[in-house]
Amino acid sequence: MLASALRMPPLIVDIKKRQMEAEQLCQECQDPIYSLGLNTYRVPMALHGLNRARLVRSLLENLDDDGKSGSSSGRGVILLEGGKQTTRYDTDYEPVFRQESFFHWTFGVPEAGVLAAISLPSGEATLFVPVYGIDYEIFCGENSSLELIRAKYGLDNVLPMEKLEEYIALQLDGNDNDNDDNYENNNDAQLYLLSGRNTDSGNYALPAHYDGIEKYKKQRNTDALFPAIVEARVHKTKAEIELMRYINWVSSMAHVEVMKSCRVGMMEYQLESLYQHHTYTHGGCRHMSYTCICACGPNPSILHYGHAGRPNDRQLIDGDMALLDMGAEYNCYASDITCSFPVNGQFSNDQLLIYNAVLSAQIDVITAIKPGISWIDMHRLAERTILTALKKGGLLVGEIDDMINADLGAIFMPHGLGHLIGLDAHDVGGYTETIARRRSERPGLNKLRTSRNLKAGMVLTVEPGCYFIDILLDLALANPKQAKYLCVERLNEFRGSGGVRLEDDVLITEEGCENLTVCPRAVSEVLDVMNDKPWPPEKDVLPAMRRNWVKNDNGKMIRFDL
Ligand SMILES: [Mn+2]
Repeated sequence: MLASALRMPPLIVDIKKRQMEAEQLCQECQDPIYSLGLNTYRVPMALHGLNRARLVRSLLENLDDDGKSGSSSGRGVILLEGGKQTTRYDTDYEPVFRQESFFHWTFGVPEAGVLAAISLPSGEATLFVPVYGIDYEIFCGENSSLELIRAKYGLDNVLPMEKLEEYIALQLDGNDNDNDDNYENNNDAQLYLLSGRNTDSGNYALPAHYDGIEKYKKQRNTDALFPAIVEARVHKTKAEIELMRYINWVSSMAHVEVMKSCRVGMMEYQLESLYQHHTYTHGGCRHMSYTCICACGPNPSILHYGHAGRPNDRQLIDGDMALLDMGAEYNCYASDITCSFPVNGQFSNDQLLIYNAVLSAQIDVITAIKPGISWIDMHRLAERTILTALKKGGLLVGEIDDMINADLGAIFMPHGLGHLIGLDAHDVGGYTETIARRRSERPGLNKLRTSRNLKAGMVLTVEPGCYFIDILLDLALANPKQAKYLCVERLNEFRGSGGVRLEDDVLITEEGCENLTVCPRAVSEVLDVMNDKPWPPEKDVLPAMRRNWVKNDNGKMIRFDL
């Protein structure tokens, strides 16, 4: 312990300085900047520099004294590999590339086929780029100079890919000329590589690779990096929050445009198309965070509607509800927003019953959210509010507590209340080794993508929903423990009506939360917007939604009160 106490301060001094400098650059929004021109958001590249500094600091602070999961001297190098350009099946058609999220969080470099390293303990960042030949230059444009690339991304160094091996050798053993097969190394410098499982997809983040990396078997550390970045990604910096405010604003305004344009007789895919047009033309968003769900009529009860087998191809009919779950991304940061509304601009009484049930759940959760609160409790709160409304509406009978104990909530809301969001719509960090609470096996709770207690700086979606899914209703009716709460005739009136979901992206603050999504939520707001009234409205009729009203001033988000 004494050794560590003597060692730590000098190790961390440099990286603290880097962190403070990056924070300053972010605040002043200094060059280099990522922007798609016009009034699209200006992302300071220092946002990623700050991420790197936080990462290095957390690695250095967590060094084990025994050096098992880290180097006791703090020496080493982090190596990450960016995504690779793919082609469509056997063809040479290249779909638009989108950077791998861990790499983008760390370096902010959107290009394919690159690797990058961070030297420890200094925190110095080096990008390795392929140098292409004449053919590439003819078809894809001139190679940028290394200095131009360095300046564009705000990195410390950029080197050609052929220098990678030499660089790693220098970092790990101080010797760039080691061709000895009996390679041995006595220093404790570590090669930190990414390796871990995504708890939403079950897929693995794989360690960076280059020919020659094999010789560092002894120094290879695949334990420390993944959990360190995951944890850092869960907690957003101010710069990340401002960027997420922008992408939420763009995505919210596009939802408003779609609501305004929606007419009986249109096709679902036309709503998808309008949304993509608005977010790209007015927001510079080339990518969606996920495939658009444009579900009308009975289709909202298909939770992942919009896939190739159900390609948003229904024609909107008078009396349909629409459930539109769409979100764009900018600089690889995601939004995830759902609006539900009647396509003809008028709610029926039954539609109003379900809409208000979900809206009440949304308000109850947003009102209750604050640091320290359990996400499982929030899921239960939403279930309780929805079941209470269904009981009032004559669909259920009995005690709400008994219904919850009988897992009835999951019949009407079979998905989790919400999830962490950041570079991915379903962001990393939901379940990790350090979270004591494992995934529940109870219906509904087993679909929660996190069981964390909330902390200021986290961003989560809050997305209660109420659906009429035939197979779940039939199962409940066949289950005596659940059937006794169901009023079959009244319930049958709702079969085929789809469902309602409202989804906002919410930042946890010290006091409670801020809603980054600025969509119409009150019934009067939805109807006003569909009648072409302006948005944002003159007055906030639902302050309980804690929406942050913002406008875009030349690529900077300005907050204001209505
Ligand atoms: Mn979502």
